[in-house]
Amino acid sequence: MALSRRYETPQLRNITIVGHGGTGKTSLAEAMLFCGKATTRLGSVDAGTSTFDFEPEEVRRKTSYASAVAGMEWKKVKVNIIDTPGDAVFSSDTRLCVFAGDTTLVTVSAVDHVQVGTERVWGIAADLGKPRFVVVTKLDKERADFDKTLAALRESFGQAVAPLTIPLGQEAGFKGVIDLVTLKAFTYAMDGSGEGRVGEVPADFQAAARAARDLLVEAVASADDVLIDHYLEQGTLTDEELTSGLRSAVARGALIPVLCVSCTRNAGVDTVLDHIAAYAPSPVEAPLPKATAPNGGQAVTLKPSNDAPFVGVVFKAIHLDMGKVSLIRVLQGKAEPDTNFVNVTRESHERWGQVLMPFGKRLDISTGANCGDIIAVAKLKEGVSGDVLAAERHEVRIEIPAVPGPIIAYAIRPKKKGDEDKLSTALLKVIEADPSLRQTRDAETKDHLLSGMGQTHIEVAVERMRRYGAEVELHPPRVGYRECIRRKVTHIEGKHKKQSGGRGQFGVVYLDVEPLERGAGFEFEDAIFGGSVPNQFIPAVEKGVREVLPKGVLGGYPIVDVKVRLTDGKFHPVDSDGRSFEIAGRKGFKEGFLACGPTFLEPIMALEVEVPDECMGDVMGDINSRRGRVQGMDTHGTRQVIKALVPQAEILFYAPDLHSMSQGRGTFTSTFSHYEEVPGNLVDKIAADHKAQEEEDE
Ligand SMILES: Nc1nc2c(ncn2[C@@H]2O[C@H](COP(=O)(O)OP(=O)(O)OP(=O)(O)O)[C@@H](O)[C@H]2O)c(=O)[nH]1
Ligand SMILES: [Mg+2]
Repeated sequence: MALSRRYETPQLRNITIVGHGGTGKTSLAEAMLFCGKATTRLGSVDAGTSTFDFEPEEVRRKTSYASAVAGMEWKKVKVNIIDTPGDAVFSSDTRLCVFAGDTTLVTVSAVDHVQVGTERVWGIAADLGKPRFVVVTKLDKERADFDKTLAALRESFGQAVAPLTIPLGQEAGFKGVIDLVTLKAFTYAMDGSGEGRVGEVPADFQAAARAARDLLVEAVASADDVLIDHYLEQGTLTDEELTSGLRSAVARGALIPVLCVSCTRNAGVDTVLDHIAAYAPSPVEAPLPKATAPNGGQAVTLKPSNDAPFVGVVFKAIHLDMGKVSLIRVLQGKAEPDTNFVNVTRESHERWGQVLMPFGKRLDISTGANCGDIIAVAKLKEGVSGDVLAAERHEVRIEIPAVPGPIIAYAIRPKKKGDEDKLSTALLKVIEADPSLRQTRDAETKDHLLSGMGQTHIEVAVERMRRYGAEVELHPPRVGYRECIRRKVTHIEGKHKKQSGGRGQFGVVYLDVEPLERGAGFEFEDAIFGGSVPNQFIPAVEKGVREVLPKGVLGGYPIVDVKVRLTDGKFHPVDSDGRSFEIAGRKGFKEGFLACGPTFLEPIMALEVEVPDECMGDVMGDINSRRGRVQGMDTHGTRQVIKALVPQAEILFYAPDLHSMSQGRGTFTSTFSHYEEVPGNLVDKIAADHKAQEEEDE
């Protein structure tokens, strides 16, 4: 059922679902849609029928690779659900979607409890000051343990985390949930229909329900100065104090309610919707992002009202058959069809046509949207993730969460020569949809480089590019070696002589070749006295020498930090010409270079690795085995930061290795530091690898 009617701002709830990978975010979102009759059957990730995981790549791998939005109605409230991918390599989506929503729903599996990804997304929501709910999923699964999950949540995130529902049984015995506000039991058919009934709390759950309610009451009271006094006087709170206190504490982030479900069996999901409608802030109550005037930067307070001029943020761009679609959270004012606006980020003026309501990949035409809603508009020239849009003459700047920078680069090439254009078009599309992907050109190889947060990130991007019509090949990243020399040689001869009828060709040069200090580049000196090489031919000698520089002599890499001095030569009054001296210069330099103890320089990266204490030993040992030199260590709470200098060649594929060494809990950055000579035993290997690569390229 399409939601084309307009909802008033207080009737809106924008919720972003985040969590560790595979904890049931998409399944929860599907169950919500089905409960709200927005779908006619329960969408399933496993069966490939999800509204949110609609990309073919997602269907194939049964996991979310991009965020998606769908709206539904629940008891006169419109709930906009934003589903995000759990894998950390897609965390730019997570950040922007948490930013765009008013409430963050964190899924935690009752089987796996608090995981690395839970802590990561919790940090994102906390940094952005977003009110949070926790939804404990998979209570129907073997080894589900609610008490352990709740204890882990309170240990990691504090006593503000308190249950709002508790499970009625667990594992195969999971039948439903007990609502701690009303002290009613909700039991379900457990067949995905979501059907069930409301009844009294069974006798054997009475004590547990009372104890959990006490925990909730105490948490609500502790979040409010007035309520805590009442609580201490009366020993409890009235129902009215409890519900109003709950709503206000949630909006302030002072209380984080925990709810219980089975997503796939659709049990408890209707109570999640009830509690969102009742206790999650509408856009009027939710904290708004910081805004400033475009020039001058004085603070501007956004007004979550229809009367103010339009301001919105594009939090996701997607590519559908119809073209690019920008998903926009309206932060201020209304969004009417056929409106001119300014893209404040790009400093451009545009106009959108229809205002659409996103439902996965389906877009429903609407008459417009009120302040706080989420809309989609199609075919903007710009309008990609993170862009701020505003009504003309009412521009404001908004602090958008920074997206993490890429950490690994791959070369990509079209499978067929001549498909460059297709590649460029497809590349643009994937980058528009995901701002943590970047595109650069390798100055030496002229390859397109695609950088991202990890191997899966790049692989999924390449799969998308194929779907957009560009057959591309992915090549491992290459190391930017340089060639240099270690000794000086003098009086190396370079000779070019040809006598084949008619006018001959003749030129001879004598060169000194010597190393320069690191970073000095290249120098050519003319030290000819007495005209042994006539003046007019000296530029030709220099040209010949310089021709050798970009592709090197040893193994195809640029030559650096070398000085060539032209000291002597021979010429013939008739046969000598520029071309002959150019060739003589080239020959002489190549020969001289090889006589000077040539070697390769390799880029050394400054590596910073952050890992939990217990992985330190493994990570340090591994850095040593990668020819790395540890420079120092720092402690960040229970985590250690290791700083090291490591050759680039040794950490091209560091991300997956660190991931397995640290069970996914390590992070790292690497930036270029300087060049150093490679160990002698690697010289032949680098030259041979380059030759093999060149042959493969041909
Ligand atoms: N038994 C049981 N299985 C569940 C439940 N929720 C999700 N699953 C299963 O867990 C797997 C992952 O579910 P998803 O909904 O794709 O999880 P997600 O958090 O969206 O995963 P990513 O988007 O890849 O991070 C699927 O096979 C689901 O069928 C649940 O409550 N109970
Ligand atoms: Mg998912």
